Amino acid sequence: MTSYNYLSLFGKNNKDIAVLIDPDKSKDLNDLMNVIRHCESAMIDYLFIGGSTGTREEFQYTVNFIKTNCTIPLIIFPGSPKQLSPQADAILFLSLISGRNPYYLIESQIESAEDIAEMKLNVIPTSYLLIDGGTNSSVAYVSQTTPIPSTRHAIIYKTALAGSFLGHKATYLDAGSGAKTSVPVAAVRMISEIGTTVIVGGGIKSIDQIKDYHEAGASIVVIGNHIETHPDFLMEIKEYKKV
Ligand code: 1GP
Repeated sequence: MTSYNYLSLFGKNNKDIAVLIDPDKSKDLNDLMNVIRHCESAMIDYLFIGGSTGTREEFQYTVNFIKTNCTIPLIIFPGSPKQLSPQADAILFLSLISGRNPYYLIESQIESAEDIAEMKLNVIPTSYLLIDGGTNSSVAYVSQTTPIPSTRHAIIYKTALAGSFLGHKATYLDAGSGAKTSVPVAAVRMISEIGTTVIVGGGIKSIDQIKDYHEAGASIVVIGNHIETHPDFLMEIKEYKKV
Protein backbone atom coordinates (compact mmCIF):
# COMPACT_ATOMS: atom_id res chain seq x y z
CA MET A 1 0.00 0.00 0.00
CA THR A 2 1.21 3.49 -0.84
CA SER A 3 0.24 6.69 0.95
CA TYR A 4 -2.16 7.51 -1.91
CA ASN A 5 -5.36 8.81 -0.32
CA TYR A 6 -8.23 7.15 -2.16
CA LEU A 7 -10.94 9.27 -0.59
CA SER A 8 -9.50 12.54 -1.87
CA LEU A 9 -7.46 11.52 -4.91
CA PHE A 10 -9.46 8.70 -6.55
CA GLY A 11 -10.22 9.63 -10.16
CA LYS A 12 -8.74 13.09 -9.79
CA ASN A 13 -6.23 12.59 -12.62
CA ASN A 14 -9.31 12.77 -14.84
CA LYS A 15 -9.46 10.90 -18.13
CA ASP A 16 -8.76 7.67 -16.31
CA ILE A 17 -9.66 4.24 -17.63
CA ALA A 18 -10.54 1.21 -15.53
CA VAL A 19 -10.73 -2.37 -16.71
CA LEU A 20 -13.33 -4.54 -15.00
CA ILE A 21 -12.25 -8.05 -14.09
CA ASP A 22 -14.95 -10.58 -13.22
CA PRO A 23 -13.32 -13.28 -11.02
CA ASP A 24 -15.89 -15.77 -12.26
CA LYS A 25 -14.67 -15.34 -15.85
CA SER A 26 -10.99 -15.22 -14.85
CA LYS A 27 -10.36 -18.77 -13.71
CA ASP A 28 -7.75 -19.44 -16.41
CA LEU A 29 -4.71 -17.85 -14.79
CA ASN A 30 -2.72 -17.71 -18.04
CA ASP A 31 -5.49 -15.66 -19.64
CA LEU A 32 -5.74 -13.45 -16.56
CA MET A 33 -1.97 -12.91 -16.57
CA ASN A 34 -2.17 -11.92 -20.22
CA VAL A 35 -4.91 -9.39 -19.54
CA ILE A 36 -3.07 -7.76 -16.65
CA ARG A 37 0.18 -7.58 -18.61
CA HIS A 38 -1.63 -5.84 -21.47
CA CYS A 39 -3.39 -3.52 -19.00
CA GLU A 40 0.00 -2.48 -17.61
CA SER A 41 1.33 -1.87 -21.07
CA ALA A 42 -1.78 0.17 -21.97
CA MET A 43 -1.29 2.33 -18.85
CA ILE A 44 -4.68 1.41 -17.45
CA ASP A 45 -5.27 3.52 -14.34
CA TYR A 46 -7.36 1.11 -12.25
CA LEU A 47 -8.46 -2.49 -12.25
CA PHE A 48 -11.96 -2.95 -10.88
CA ILE A 49 -12.81 -6.40 -9.61
CA GLY A 50 -16.28 -7.76 -8.99
CA GLY A 51 -19.05 -9.89 -10.36
CA SER A 52 -22.48 -11.17 -9.56
CA THR A 53 -21.46 -14.66 -8.36
CA GLY A 54 -18.61 -16.52 -6.65
CA THR A 55 -17.47 -17.35 -3.12
CA ARG A 56 -15.33 -15.20 -0.84
CA GLU A 57 -12.43 -17.65 -1.23
CA GLU A 58 -12.55 -17.51 -5.06
CA PHE A 59 -12.67 -13.73 -4.93
CA GLN A 60 -9.71 -13.47 -2.55
CA TYR A 61 -7.74 -15.94 -4.65
CA THR A 62 -8.15 -13.77 -7.77
CA VAL A 63 -7.30 -10.58 -5.83
CA ASN A 64 -4.16 -12.25 -4.47
CA PHE A 65 -3.14 -13.37 -7.96
CA ILE A 66 -3.57 -9.85 -9.38
CA LYS A 67 -1.80 -8.10 -6.49
CA THR A 68 1.11 -10.54 -6.71
CA ASN A 69 1.57 -9.95 -10.44
CA CYS A 70 0.54 -6.37 -11.12
CA THR A 71 1.01 -2.84 -9.77
CA ILE A 72 -2.16 -1.20 -11.12
CA PRO A 73 -4.40 -0.10 -8.20
CA LEU A 74 -7.06 -2.74 -7.63
CA ILE A 75 -10.48 -1.46 -6.59
CA ILE A 76 -13.29 -3.74 -5.42
CA PHE A 77 -16.55 -3.14 -7.28
CA PRO A 78 -18.56 -5.57 -5.14
CA GLY A 79 -21.41 -7.65 -6.50
CA SER A 80 -22.09 -8.94 -2.98
CA PRO A 81 -20.86 -8.41 0.61
CA LYS A 82 -18.71 -11.56 0.17
CA GLN A 83 -16.46 -9.80 -2.32
CA LEU A 84 -13.88 -8.38 0.07
CA SER A 85 -10.12 -8.73 0.40
CA PRO A 86 -7.61 -6.89 2.58
CA GLN A 87 -5.18 -6.98 -0.35
CA ALA A 88 -7.26 -4.67 -2.53
CA ASP A 89 -6.34 -0.98 -2.60
CA ALA A 90 -9.87 0.29 -2.01
CA ILE A 91 -13.54 -0.58 -2.27
CA LEU A 92 -16.34 1.31 -3.98
CA PHE A 93 -18.81 1.31 -1.08
CA LEU A 94 -21.89 1.25 -3.27
CA SER A 95 -25.46 2.17 -2.58
CA LEU A 96 -27.80 1.34 -5.47
CA ILE A 97 -29.77 4.57 -5.22
CA SER A 98 -31.53 4.25 -8.59
CA GLY A 99 -33.43 1.33 -7.05
CA ARG A 100 -35.69 0.92 -4.06
CA ASN A 101 -34.48 -2.45 -2.83
CA PRO A 102 -33.46 -1.95 0.84
CA TYR A 103 -30.90 -4.74 0.61
CA TYR A 104 -28.82 -2.82 -1.95
CA LEU A 105 -29.56 0.58 -0.40
CA ILE A 106 -28.30 -0.22 3.13
CA GLU A 107 -28.56 -3.87 4.25
CA SER A 108 -25.63 -5.27 2.25
CA GLN A 109 -23.51 -2.34 3.48
CA ILE A 110 -24.30 -3.22 7.11
CA GLU A 111 -23.39 -6.85 6.36
CA SER A 112 -19.92 -5.91 5.12
CA ALA A 113 -19.08 -2.87 7.30
CA GLU A 114 -17.27 -4.64 10.16
CA ASP A 115 -15.23 -6.81 7.81
CA ILE A 116 -14.19 -3.74 5.79
CA ALA A 117 -13.09 -1.98 9.00
CA GLU A 118 -11.12 -5.03 10.15
CA MET A 119 -9.42 -5.28 6.76
CA LYS A 120 -8.61 -1.54 6.94
CA LEU A 121 -9.78 -1.17 3.37
CA ASN A 122 -9.90 2.31 1.86
CA VAL A 123 -13.58 3.12 1.41
CA ILE A 124 -14.92 5.25 -1.46
CA PRO A 125 -18.58 6.10 -0.72
CA THR A 126 -20.28 5.71 -4.10
CA SER A 127 -23.76 6.37 -5.50
CA TYR A 128 -24.52 3.59 -7.94
CA LEU A 129 -27.11 4.43 -10.62
CA LEU A 130 -28.30 1.82 -13.03
CA ILE A 131 -29.37 3.41 -16.33
CA ASP A 132 -31.41 1.48 -18.88
CA GLY A 133 -29.00 0.07 -21.45
CA GLY A 134 -31.57 -1.56 -23.73
CA THR A 135 -31.09 -5.04 -22.32
CA ASN A 136 -32.06 -7.02 -19.22
CA SER A 137 -28.86 -6.49 -17.26
CA SER A 138 -27.63 -8.93 -14.61
CA VAL A 139 -27.52 -6.10 -12.07
CA ALA A 140 -31.21 -5.29 -12.62
CA TYR A 141 -32.09 -8.98 -12.35
CA VAL A 142 -29.95 -9.73 -9.29
CA SER A 143 -30.86 -6.53 -7.46
CA GLN A 144 -34.52 -6.77 -8.47
CA THR A 145 -34.52 -3.08 -9.30
CA THR A 146 -35.66 -1.09 -12.31
CA PRO A 147 -33.05 1.01 -14.10
CA ILE A 148 -33.69 4.71 -14.73
CA PRO A 149 -34.81 5.25 -18.36
CA SER A 150 -31.82 6.70 -20.24
CA THR A 151 -33.89 9.59 -21.61
CA ARG A 152 -34.94 10.78 -18.13
CA HIS A 153 -31.96 13.03 -17.51
CA ALA A 154 -33.78 15.03 -14.82
CA ILE A 155 -34.34 11.87 -12.76
CA ILE A 156 -30.72 10.80 -13.25
CA TYR A 157 -29.59 14.28 -12.17
CA LYS A 158 -31.68 14.57 -9.01
CA THR A 159 -30.82 11.01 -7.97
CA ALA A 160 -27.09 11.73 -8.34
CA LEU A 161 -27.48 15.08 -6.55
CA ALA A 162 -29.22 13.37 -3.62
CA GLY A 163 -26.33 10.88 -3.49
CA SER A 164 -23.83 13.73 -3.27
CA PHE A 165 -25.88 15.33 -0.46
CA LEU A 166 -25.67 12.00 1.38
CA GLY A 167 -21.90 12.40 1.27
CA HIS A 168 -21.04 10.02 -1.56
CA LYS A 169 -17.73 11.01 -3.16
CA ALA A 170 -18.22 9.15 -6.44
CA THR A 171 -21.18 8.62 -8.78
CA TYR A 172 -21.15 5.47 -10.92
CA LEU A 173 -23.47 5.66 -13.93
CA ASP A 174 -23.79 2.10 -15.22
CA ALA A 175 -25.79 0.91 -18.20
CA GLY A 176 -24.98 -2.66 -17.04
CA SER A 177 -22.47 -5.11 -18.40
CA GLY A 178 -23.07 -5.83 -22.08
CA ALA A 179 -25.49 -2.91 -22.48
CA LYS A 180 -26.73 -2.31 -26.04
CA THR A 181 -26.83 1.41 -25.46
CA SER A 182 -24.36 3.07 -23.12
CA VAL A 183 -25.10 5.95 -20.74
CA PRO A 184 -25.97 9.13 -22.72
CA VAL A 185 -23.04 11.54 -22.92
CA ALA A 186 -25.38 14.45 -22.10
CA ALA A 187 -26.30 12.78 -18.79
CA VAL A 188 -22.61 12.38 -17.93
CA ARG A 189 -22.02 16.06 -18.71
CA MET A 190 -24.88 17.06 -16.40
CA ILE A 191 -23.77 14.82 -13.54
CA SER A 192 -20.15 15.96 -13.78
CA GLU A 193 -21.30 19.44 -12.71
CA ILE A 194 -22.28 18.06 -9.29
CA GLY A 195 -18.61 17.73 -8.39
CA THR A 196 -18.33 14.05 -7.43
CA THR A 197 -15.92 11.69 -9.18
CA VAL A 198 -17.97 10.45 -12.14
CA ILE A 199 -17.51 6.83 -13.19
CA VAL A 200 -19.27 5.58 -16.32
CA GLY A 201 -19.56 2.07 -17.72
CA GLY A 202 -21.69 -0.45 -19.55
CA GLY A 203 -21.44 -1.43 -23.21
CA ILE A 204 -18.46 0.82 -24.06
CA LYS A 205 -16.65 -0.49 -27.14
CA SER A 206 -14.78 2.33 -28.85
CA ILE A 207 -12.12 4.96 -28.26
CA ASP A 208 -14.55 7.61 -29.55
CA GLN A 209 -16.98 6.74 -26.77
CA ILE A 210 -14.21 6.89 -24.15
CA LYS A 211 -13.10 10.26 -25.51
CA ASP A 212 -16.66 11.63 -25.51
CA TYR A 213 -17.16 10.58 -21.88
CA HIS A 214 -13.86 12.08 -20.80
CA GLU A 215 -14.67 15.33 -22.59
CA ALA A 216 -18.09 15.36 -20.91
CA GLY A 217 -16.39 15.26 -17.50
CA ALA A 218 -16.25 11.55 -16.62
CA SER A 219 -13.24 10.90 -14.38
CA ILE A 220 -13.14 7.15 -14.95
CA VAL A 221 -14.47 5.14 -17.92
CA VAL A 222 -14.92 1.42 -17.20
CA ILE A 223 -14.50 -1.28 -19.84
CA GLY A 224 -15.37 -4.91 -19.14
CA ASN A 225 -16.90 -7.15 -21.80
CA HIS A 226 -15.22 -5.58 -24.79
CA ILE A 227 -11.76 -6.38 -23.45
CA GLU A 228 -12.81 -9.97 -22.72
CA THR A 229 -13.91 -10.39 -26.35
CA HIS A 230 -11.38 -8.05 -28.03
CA PRO A 231 -8.13 -8.02 -26.00
CA ASP A 232 -6.50 -5.98 -28.81
CA PHE A 233 -8.68 -3.06 -27.76
CA LEU A 234 -6.10 -2.49 -25.01
CA MET A 235 -3.59 -1.55 -27.71
CA GLU A 236 -6.01 1.10 -29.03
CA ILE A 237 -6.36 2.38 -25.46
CA LYS A 238 -2.59 2.56 -25.21
CA GLU A 239 -2.48 4.87 -28.25
CA TYR A 240 -5.29 7.00 -26.79
CA LYS A 241 -3.51 7.28 -23.43
CA LYS A 242 -0.30 8.41 -25.19
CA VAL A 243 -2.16 11.32 -26.78
C1 1GP B 1 -20.52 -3.08 -15.82
O1 1GP B 1 -19.73 -0.90 -16.14
C2 1GP B 1 -19.37 -2.22 -16.20
O2 1GP B 1 -20.86 -2.91 -14.50
C3 1GP B 1 -18.74 -2.64 -17.50
O3 1GP B 1 -19.65 -2.94 -18.50
O4 1GP B 1 -18.83 -5.15 -19.34
O5 1GP B 1 -20.36 -3.75 -20.75
O6 1GP B 1 -18.00 -3.05 -20.39
P1 1GP B 1 -19.18 -3.76 -19.82
